[in-house]
Amino acid sequence: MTSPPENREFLLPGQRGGPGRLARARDRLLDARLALARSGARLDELAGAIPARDVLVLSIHRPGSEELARALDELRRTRHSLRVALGAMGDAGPGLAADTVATHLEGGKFENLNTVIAAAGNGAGADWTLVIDDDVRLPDRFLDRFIGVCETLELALAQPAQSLASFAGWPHTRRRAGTMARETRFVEIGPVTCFRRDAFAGLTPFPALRFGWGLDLHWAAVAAERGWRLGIVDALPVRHEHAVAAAYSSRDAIEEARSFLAGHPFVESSRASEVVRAHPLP
Ligand SMILES: [Mn+2]
Repeated sequence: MTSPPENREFLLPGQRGGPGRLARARDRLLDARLALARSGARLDELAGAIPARDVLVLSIHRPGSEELARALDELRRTRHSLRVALGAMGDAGPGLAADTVATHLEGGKFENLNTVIAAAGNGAGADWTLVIDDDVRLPDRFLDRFIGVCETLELALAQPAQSLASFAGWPHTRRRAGTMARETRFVEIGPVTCFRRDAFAGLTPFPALRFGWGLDLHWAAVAAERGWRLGIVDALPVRHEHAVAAAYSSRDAIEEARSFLAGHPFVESSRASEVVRAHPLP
């Protein structure tokens, strides 16, 4: 008999694992390693080797979000065809109104994403769909390089690793030194999740969850059943380092995860954290 993910390290901002001076210093060292010409040239080579794709970007933003506009600017520096569909929890943020398809959303993250997907129309038509938090900072040349890695490794569901100083729910989704990407059995629900067309079609509409904890363990089971390859891209780490007060209690989120996973297949968290194959950084 399997049990819900009691050993998940549920990290909330202000608890543990968040920004510290040591983590930031180690991030700078790893950034310097990534900035070596050889690694960058390899990433650009992968980015340039694939045809132009249709990419849909989805995000829900809170009032006062400052990072999303910057992240969208970065994403727009792409050779692919980009569409953006945003949802706002209040009014559309400054500079974001033109891309906002739904405002004053009151559901949880995945309920709100369903609303935005429906309002955007034709979401399933994108080759890749990227779901990003409103509080994440992307590295330079993120999108082309990320899709280049995903297509080269034939990933169906992927995420960038998080910086060491990020608030992360799972230790194994933080960046690793020396790897370009790790094939895994698990990709987490945020802060950045990328779905290939077939994975997006298979996983949406999302279950109407308020918090969504545990949904990624279910995705892992669906991926295993369908033979999808999953991965975490270490060479393009994102920074999810804003310490905002937790808007909800982890008790409610854990309770929701338990009850959701009681009715859905899922991969045990110990297995979810295993690396299937590591691809070294050039
Ligand atoms: Mn976030």
